[in-house]
Amino acid sequence: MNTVTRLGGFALGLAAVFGAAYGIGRVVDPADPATSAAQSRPHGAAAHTSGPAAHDEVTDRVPGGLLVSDRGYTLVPVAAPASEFAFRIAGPDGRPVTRYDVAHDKRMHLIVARRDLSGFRHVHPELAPDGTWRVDTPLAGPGQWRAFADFTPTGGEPLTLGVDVTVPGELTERPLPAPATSTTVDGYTVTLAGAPQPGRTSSLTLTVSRDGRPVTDLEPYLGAYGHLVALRRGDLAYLHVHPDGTPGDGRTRPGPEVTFLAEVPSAGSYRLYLDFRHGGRVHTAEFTVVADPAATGPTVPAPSGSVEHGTPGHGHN
Ligand SMILES: [Cu+2]
Repeated sequence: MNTVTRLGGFALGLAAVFGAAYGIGRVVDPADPATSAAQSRPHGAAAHTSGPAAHDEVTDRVPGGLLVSDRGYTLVPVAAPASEFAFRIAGPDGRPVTRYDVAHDKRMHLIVARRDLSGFRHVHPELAPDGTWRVDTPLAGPGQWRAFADFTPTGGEPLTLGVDVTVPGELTERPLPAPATSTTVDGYTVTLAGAPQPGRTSSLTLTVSRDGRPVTDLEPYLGAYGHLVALRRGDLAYLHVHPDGTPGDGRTRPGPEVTFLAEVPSAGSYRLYLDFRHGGRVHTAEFTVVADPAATGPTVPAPSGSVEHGTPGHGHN
């Protein structure tokens, strides 16, 4: 329990530091797909006159999911029966947000993982007219969980907010499984090619087979043939991973390979969770990977802004 408490405290410390930095002003990195939506949003005058870009780069470098409140939006869990998980997003005016844009086929993606990176679930809650999101509880068993709300408020930019949720009971912390390039789930074998490299956009290709045969009829799920979430060990930073290609674009095939572009901000261990749909069901394959600056593998030429993620004190060109 000590480790959990300490990590929670660390995350809170980060939130305070970066929350303060945000107040100073913010410049959107045009090279970052996660914030590019904001380019069309007019900046307040304060953002232009608030001094050197160094402070702004700090907030731009914070991975998703570490903050419970960002850019005026706050994730607020709501009391609910044990069988249910409920929350609201409080907007800049303090009222629950009721209008959201669809992203990856849904208005809200809720991802939960235990702090030891076991027990991952990715679900899609229902929105009530009062702005409360509800879903059958995805928190499977006791422990300290992190819940991530991944959404785009209408008129705002994409956000991932995170909050800790405790499920009482006897906590058995599970060790992180060792790095591997192959795993099995529900009778499928999934292999991983490529490795994330800190500060670069790396290409990760997952290949799905069953009974020794490649699966070539994956079903679209959330607008792609797979959906990949990466969480960093130690603080559960939630990372941007984008599918390379979409169903119907004339070049992306329904398996056996699904390729993603991943950008990790630092060296260290990450847990990857691949959701894919086949046979009318969603399956989740999990991998532990280690981001190593010395690793070799396919990388994608990154825009100049992106390669600087995770390099404190390094200025934009
Ligand atoms: Cu989702």
